Amino acid sequence: MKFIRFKQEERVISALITNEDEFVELGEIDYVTFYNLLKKNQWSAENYIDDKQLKRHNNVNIHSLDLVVPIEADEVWASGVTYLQSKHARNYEATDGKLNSETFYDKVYDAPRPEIFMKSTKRRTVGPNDTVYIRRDSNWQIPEPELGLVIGEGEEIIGFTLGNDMSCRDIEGENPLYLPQAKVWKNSCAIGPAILLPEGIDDPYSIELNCKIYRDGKELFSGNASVSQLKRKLDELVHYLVYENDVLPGTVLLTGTCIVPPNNFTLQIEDEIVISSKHIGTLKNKVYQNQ
Ligand code: DO4
Ligand code: MG
Repeated sequence: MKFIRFKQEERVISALITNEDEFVELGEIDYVTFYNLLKKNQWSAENYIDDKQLKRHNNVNIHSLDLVVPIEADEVWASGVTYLQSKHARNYEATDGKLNSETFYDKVYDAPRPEIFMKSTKRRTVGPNDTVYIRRDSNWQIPEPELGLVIGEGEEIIGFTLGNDMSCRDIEGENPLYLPQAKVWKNSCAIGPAILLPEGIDDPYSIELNCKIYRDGKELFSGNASVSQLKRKLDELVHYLVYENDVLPGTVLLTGTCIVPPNNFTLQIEDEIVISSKHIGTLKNKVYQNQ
C-alpha cells in the first residue's frame, strides 16, 4: 500500500494506491497524521478504508494523476558513503583518479559514526515530474538515486520513498569543505513519487532501485542497486540523525547512493532522470537551470 498526493483543480488530495489501477482518496490529510491515526487505532490501511467506507476508484491509470511530493518535509537529511560504490566514486573525484593513500572517505565508510548532512528544505525539494536544477558553476553533476526513510516520533521509520540527491562531483572533489555547495541549491533534491507504508514490505533491504538517464529521448545510462548492499543498518542511520538533534516527524533521511554514472558523465539541461523501484514507483524529473 502506497500513499500519494495529487493535484485536482486547486486542491492537493492525499490517496492510497491499493493496487496497479485502484486508489482511494483520503482528503487533505498529511502522511504523518495518517500514519499516526493507523497506529493509534492499530489499523492496517485496509482496515482504515473499510472502517471509513472509502470509495475505491478502480480501472484508473494511476500515471495520469498529477502527482506532487508525497510529504512536505521541513528538512531532508542524507547519509553518505554508505555503499562501496559511493566510496570508490568519492575517492576518484577527490584524488583525480590517482588514489594512493587512505582518504577520509575510506575512514567514514568503516567508522562507527556515519556521514550525515543536511540535504534540503521544503522550498528546495521537488516532487515527481518537477524539474531538478543543475548549477552553473559545476561541470560534473550527477543524480544520486537513494532510498528515503520517512521518520516519525523518536527513531521510528514510518515509510519509504525514493530520493535524488543531486550532486556536483567537481565541487566536492576540490575540497570536502565545499560539501554544502556540492549538495544544496535550488531544486537540488527530488522525492517521491509515493510513500510505501511499512506494512507494505517485510524486508526493506530487499528494495531494489534502478536509475536511467535519457538525453534526446535516448537512454544514456542505466544502473541498478539493492538496499541489501548497504554497509549500515537503516535504524543505525536514523539513530545517528536524531541523536542530540531536534528532528520533526515527517523528516526524510536519504540513505546514500549505490548507483553512480561513469566518471566521464555529467548531466545536461533537458536530460530526464528516472529513478524507480518495484515497491515504491517511479520518480521522473527533467533537468533545468535556475532562470
Ligand atoms: O561524501 C559525500 C556525500 C556522499 C553521498 O551523498 C552518498 O554516498 O550518497
Ligand atoms: Mg548521496
